[in-house]
Amino acid sequence: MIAYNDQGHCFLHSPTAMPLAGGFLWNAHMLVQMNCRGYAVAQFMQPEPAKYAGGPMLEAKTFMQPEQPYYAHHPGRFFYVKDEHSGAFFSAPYEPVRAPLASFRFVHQPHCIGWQIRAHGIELQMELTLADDRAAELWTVTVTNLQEQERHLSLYPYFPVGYRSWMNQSGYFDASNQALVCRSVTPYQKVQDYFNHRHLRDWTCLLADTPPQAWEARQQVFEGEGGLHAPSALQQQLLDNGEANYEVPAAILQYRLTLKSGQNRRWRFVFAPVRDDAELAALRDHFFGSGGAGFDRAASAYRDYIQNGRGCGEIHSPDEDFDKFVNHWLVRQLYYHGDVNRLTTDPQTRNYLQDGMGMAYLQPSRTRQVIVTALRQQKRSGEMPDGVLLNEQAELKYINQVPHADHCVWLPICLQAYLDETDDYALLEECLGFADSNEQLPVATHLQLAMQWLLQARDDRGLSLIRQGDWCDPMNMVGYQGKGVSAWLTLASAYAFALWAQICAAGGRNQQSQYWQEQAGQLNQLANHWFWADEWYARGITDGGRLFGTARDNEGQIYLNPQSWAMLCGAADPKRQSSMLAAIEDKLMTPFGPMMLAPAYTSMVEDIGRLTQKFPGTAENGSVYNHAAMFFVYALYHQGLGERAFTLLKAMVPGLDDWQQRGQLPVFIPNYYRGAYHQLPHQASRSSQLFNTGTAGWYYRCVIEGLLGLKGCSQGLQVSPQLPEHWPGVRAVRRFRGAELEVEMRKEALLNQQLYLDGVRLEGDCVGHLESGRRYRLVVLLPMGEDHG
Ligand code: CEZ
Repeated sequence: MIAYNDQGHCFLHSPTAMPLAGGFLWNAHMLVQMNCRGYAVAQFMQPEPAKYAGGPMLEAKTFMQPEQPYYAHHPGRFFYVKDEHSGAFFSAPYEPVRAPLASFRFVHQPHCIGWQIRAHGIELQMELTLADDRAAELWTVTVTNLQEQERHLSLYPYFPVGYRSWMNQSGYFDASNQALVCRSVTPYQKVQDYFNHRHLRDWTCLLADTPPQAWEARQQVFEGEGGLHAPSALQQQLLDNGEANYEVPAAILQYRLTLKSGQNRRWRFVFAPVRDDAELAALRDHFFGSGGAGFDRAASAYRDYIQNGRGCGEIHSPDEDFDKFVNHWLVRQLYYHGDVNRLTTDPQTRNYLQDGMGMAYLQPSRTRQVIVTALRQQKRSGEMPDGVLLNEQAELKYINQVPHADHCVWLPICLQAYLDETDDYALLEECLGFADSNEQLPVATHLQLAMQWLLQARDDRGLSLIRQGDWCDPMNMVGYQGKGVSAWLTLASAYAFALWAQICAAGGRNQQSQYWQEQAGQLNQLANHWFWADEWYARGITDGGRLFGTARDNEGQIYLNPQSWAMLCGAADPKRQSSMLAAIEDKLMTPFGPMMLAPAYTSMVEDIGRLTQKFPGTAENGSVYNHAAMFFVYALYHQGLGERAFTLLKAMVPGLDDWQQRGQLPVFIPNYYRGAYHQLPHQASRSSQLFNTGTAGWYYRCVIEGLLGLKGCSQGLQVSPQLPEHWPGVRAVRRFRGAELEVEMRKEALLNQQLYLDGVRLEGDCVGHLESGRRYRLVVLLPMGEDHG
């Protein structure tokens, strides 16, 4: 039912097997999540996210939602096809009619999403791509007559825009622009909002390359008493050409056509938000001006944009599906995060820095830019803001108005990945100002201040205060009274200190390095003293002094994050490590990865917070939250436990054996799979379908630096692969500091690893002196049968 082809294109052959499955397209101005049955969630930037077609309003409605529910009137892009003789009709891709189809094929390519549908002797090919430089969906639809006899048909593009505004909404056909235009005024009450709103693109248009025979702008008239499954208007020969005057508008066109046997006809449409008539006319000119050349140009520029997101390596292993996912889709997802910052103007600082970390493996100059931008918004005290503002009008919104304590931690993490990849230690000397001071200090001092901030943000015992959250956003009531502490943050601070110590040492700052190494060691001891609870690390101590995340709790007994980070920061000695790994195996593991905590909370715990109110097994409340699972995988590679790590990397991607349970195509990693494995087994493993997740950057890092073990360092490229037991070898391409290495790894009967660069045996495990612009061939011979855990 699902398959990849040689180029990694992903196919789904049923509209009912995975009703929520789909994919997403983005550019710097918009994002569209398109489901296989035709439903869509789209938004564009002006510069804050806004919708040009929407459903009923939800608080916090411009977030992309996990497990987005779809229903008959949900926004989507649909094409009804009617046989003029028999009156029989169906709709493509599947919704809203849900008529049985002779065949169905949904195809996701990196730059486009398409369908091929056959029903009633007719084939419909539909393809959606985006413009490269603006918010605009580009649709191409081809109708072919598969039967012997001539067919008289009507094609009705049906693009609902939803209830737009209680102040003003309307719809009409603009003949001069060949566009169905749905107007609205974003509702407001304060005078000032008029001035803020007057530049908004409040209209939605469906532009067509060919004039329709008829049209309808009134959604309810089109639907009539028949409902969307059998719209009343389809019974008429021609639509009414009805205007919507303060009625819910929709973009509906009708094309009548006669097709001989085998004959086909193609249309092109642009669905986009516009500001006014002038912009509408300009849009028409841009795309359809000279015979549609603009449409083709935009589509091919968009393809180029997507192709530009190339990673620093490709893998060719015995596991072809894994390769296709990593080489085509993982890199794409990472590119989306790093290039457009998930289409927010105030990304959470930790997301911004981790997405930036991922970019070190695609376009390291972007990582540099991320570090500089973030540090310019640091306070002179060393504190990092909750979100990073990406333009002058941007404001900290929603979660960024809640004080979180962890943001400084991500600085050395992101910096280390960047330095390993580029060796650009000069960055540490670059002078930057602060959010609240014009004093220009070197990046190294900014880092130093950030680490000092973490050091002072602790309680009398020396444990890290959590404020209203750490990595875990909804853990907002552990420390809101100013006393609660986080075990994860204490361990993560120790890790940050250790990384910063390493960076200091590599840059010749030996005294500083030693200082931070000592601080890391002391924090580790404190964490072991206060948080180790019998068999694993607890999650924290509440304002009221309650140690939680231990066997004494009925719910939330064990959390994954403190265990993973205790492995990273070195707090866990071998005995503790094996004890907590056993506990993870026993209490958190599922066939599709480790749950973030267990058992999931079933009711509010007032000294933990909002996390415990999320539905059991969803998101942070005990799902397989892939970002957290990814930290665990990274920690396993860090400890040389590559066999276990690889099993979990694989578990993160829907596989051929369990795609139906997960309900998702292997074209991205979702932010979670439902957990609560023992409490709600029926829903367990179901994908959230949400592609916004810090997982992507870490996953790619694990493939490059952990699995393939091709990690940068000051001397060059460190080689220490951790291939799974059952792989006899692997081929890879690694682009590194301007050089390109064709790598072949083979297991042989050897005692130690051997490296050959262009046929010459190297000493040690580091490939140094690589010249930019040159190609090399690296052969890595690995000892057979090494057990990586
Ligand atoms: O958001 C993510 C955040 O973007 O949750 C992670 C956190 O580390 C990321 O920075 C873990 O808490 O409830 C909330 O407010 C959460 O903030 C969620 O919305 C969560 C979403 O799942 C979005 O991906």
